[in-house]
Amino acid sequence: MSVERSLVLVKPDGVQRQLTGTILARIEAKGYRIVELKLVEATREVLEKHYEEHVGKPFYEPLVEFMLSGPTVAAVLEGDRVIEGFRSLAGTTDPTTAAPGTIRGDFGRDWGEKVQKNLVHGSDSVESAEREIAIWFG
Ligand code: RTP
Ligand code: MG
Repeated sequence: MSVERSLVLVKPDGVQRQLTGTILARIEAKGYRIVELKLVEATREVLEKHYEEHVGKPFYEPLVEFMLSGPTVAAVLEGDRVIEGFRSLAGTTDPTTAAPGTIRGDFGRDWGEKVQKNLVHGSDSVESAEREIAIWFG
């Protein structure tokens, strides 16, 4: 067993489309524990820290604007290899090609050159998870 924690977000498109419950149900059905959970209006300051690695990329500013467009649900999950496991549940970044059965593959609709609505975020490493949990939950 390798018990990890992951920072997961239901992004503004997921909250607005009332998919929060569906997404959390998949997480719980998989056996991950929700150890922190809140609905937040992310600030630019939080988002600039969260998306630090993407500064300067063409999608950075539209991404931040999208994340400011409505409330986000932030959660900390705990479970065996949950970092990789949640990313597998989420599916690949672009919902158009994300596999059916994944959150993005089943529910993701919108992907444009400047629109990155793919419903969820999940930490991609132990280091990212620690950093992101501190940003969102202090
Ligand atoms: P996430 O961080 O949200 O879990 O997603 P990810 O690892 O699959 O994707 P990442 O490369 O970290 O990108 C973060 C978010 O930026 C938007 N994005 N847009 N237009 C584009 O080419 C593009 N690439 C990334 C997405 O919202 C992605 O989730
Ligand atoms: Mg990422």
